[in-house]
Amino acid sequence: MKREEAEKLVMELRQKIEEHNYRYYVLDDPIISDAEFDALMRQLQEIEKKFPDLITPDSPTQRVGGQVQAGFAQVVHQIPMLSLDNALNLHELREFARRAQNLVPHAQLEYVVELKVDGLAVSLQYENGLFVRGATRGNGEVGEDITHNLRTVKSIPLRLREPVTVEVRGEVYMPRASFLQLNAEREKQGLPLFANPRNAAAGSLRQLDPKVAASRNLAMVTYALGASPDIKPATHYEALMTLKRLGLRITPQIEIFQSVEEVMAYCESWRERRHDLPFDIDGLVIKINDLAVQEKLGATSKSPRWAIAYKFPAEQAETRVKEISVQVGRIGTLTPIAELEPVLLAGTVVKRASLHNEDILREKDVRIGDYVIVQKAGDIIPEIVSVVTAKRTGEEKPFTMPAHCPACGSAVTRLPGEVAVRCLNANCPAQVLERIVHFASRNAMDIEGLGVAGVQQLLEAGLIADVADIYELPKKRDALLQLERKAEKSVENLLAAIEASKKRPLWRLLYGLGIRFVGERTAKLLADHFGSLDEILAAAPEELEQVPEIGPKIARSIYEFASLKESRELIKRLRKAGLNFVQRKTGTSSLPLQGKVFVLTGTLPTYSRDEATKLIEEAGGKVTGSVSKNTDYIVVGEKPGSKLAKAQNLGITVIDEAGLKELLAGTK
Ligand code: 3B8
Repeated sequence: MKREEAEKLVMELRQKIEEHNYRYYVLDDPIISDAEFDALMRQLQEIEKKFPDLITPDSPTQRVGGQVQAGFAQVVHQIPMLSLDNALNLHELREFARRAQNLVPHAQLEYVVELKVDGLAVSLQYENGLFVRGATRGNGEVGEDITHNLRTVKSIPLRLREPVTVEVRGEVYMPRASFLQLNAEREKQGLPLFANPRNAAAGSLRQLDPKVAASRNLAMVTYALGASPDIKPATHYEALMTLKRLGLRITPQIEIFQSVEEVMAYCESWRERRHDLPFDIDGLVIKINDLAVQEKLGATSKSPRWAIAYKFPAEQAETRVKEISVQVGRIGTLTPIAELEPVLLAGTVVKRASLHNEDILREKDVRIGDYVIVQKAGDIIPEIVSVVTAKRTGEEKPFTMPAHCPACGSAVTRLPGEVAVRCLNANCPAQVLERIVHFASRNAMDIEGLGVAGVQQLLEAGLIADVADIYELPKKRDALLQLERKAEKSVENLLAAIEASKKRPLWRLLYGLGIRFVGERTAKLLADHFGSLDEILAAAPEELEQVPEIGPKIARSIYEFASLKESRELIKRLRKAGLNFVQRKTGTSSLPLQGKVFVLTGTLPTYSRDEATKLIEEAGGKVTGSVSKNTDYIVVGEKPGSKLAKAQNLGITVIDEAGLKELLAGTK
């Protein structure tokens, strides 16, 4: 194929694809099948592969951007991105209307009402029709540049239907069905769940690697023009129609009303109906239609005076407390849980609600048999608002926190100054399970194959009872092979993962021990400061407090852990097993990448940018953002940036992920 021919074909294909994208994602009215669409995409990809100089940033193939960003750049909003003031009832809505009317006594005000989509506010900048930058609201003045992630959102056109320079504002969200599916998958993989679709959308946009956002089904609606010198509509409604004409999705269900009463009735009509929508809304937005009036009304430092959000009250339902049970966590915290008569609330069946702790339980005075009001605010975790005391019969049984742990029977303690009642028995089975899982988890000792199911199986088979027993498993190979479903290969993998974990950096071990209040950051600070586990555990609270950021609470907790006989015995066995107890001091050891400077570019096949950086740093190397003569290696993934050419010019060694793995393993 000649270049000119290719160029023409590329243009045609892009136009077709964009048109179908628009029909599919904006109009919701596709006219070709998914397979036909995929075929068009593949055809375009193939030509672009042959003629890479024809690739432009607005090509539909560029949505799954390969480039991993090195942190987020800041974007200063030309016009501040304000947030909306709330009206919680009819009275507050009337107040809003009255204030507006006072400013323009003779005008007949019109109100535009839109659904308030529950997502994340973003700003999109288009230049001559081309999507060039997208940013979060941030603090309203300055947001974060998330262009790489927004490019993956299919309802955001990469090119507008007219070559205008505009800034538009809207909301990125995750449809409810996608959220439920995502959480179901995460649950299977043992990953933490997102509390609601908004958090899931926010989590997706906060990623450095755009592949994550691309894999999440995000969508966007627009609701306003930002800084847009060339477009001067007279009303908000006209502005929305302009957005629509440009090929942007606008908030659905837009209505215009002349009176607050009608506005209110309309808002109320959505209270129940909102569950029929495929996405979450947390209310409606009421805006004064006339932009001249909007300008006259102006804004406070936080919110415009010409718009208000009508928020739905949190949904509530009445149900009965069948039982109050007690859950035991990793550090032995006993949490009272109300077991409820199942009740439908905000679209899901609620069966349990946390009562948090003894104080809250007492304050709400929830008794077994009580009728209670449960509520779901923004989160999926329901809470008990109050007891319907009028329905008490006298048969209800007050609940007191048990004096003994329900899992192991040891006496529980409420430490002074704490709200939680805790089981202090280090051998409590409920704690043991959670503790081993934590020790082996990815952010701690990272032993693959030891998730909840794996640990439970080993505990039940009596093959382990604590974390030190993990290191006895190589001697129990036969017993492991006899375990149900354990193929030879998986046993080998598990044993190899266990062996590898012995060399983990000190902070991972310290974090993995699950000492209360010792998170990853604290563990790193302590490891850096003391240099060995023995010194950390031998330190007096005052010595621990010498470390920046370590307060009396953390110091006390470490000291208490170190004083327990059980802890001392565990540490002894871990030492015997050959685990790394010391911080390998930089500059003095033989770390495989000691002193080497790396630059990463493009997307690596298996490591994320964070993971690669962590591994290089743990091996003594350093990762920098740009290529210079001091760079030792450039690690190249798919779709490398301009750094590669620069590195090649400077004669720097180019390696791929496999090469990096060899360096890390010290085999090269
Ligand atoms: C002014 C107007 C903030 C918003 C606004 O669906 C302002 O209009 C705003 F300062 O946050 N979530 C909407 C939505 C949000 C806003 C809005 N309109 N439909 C939404």
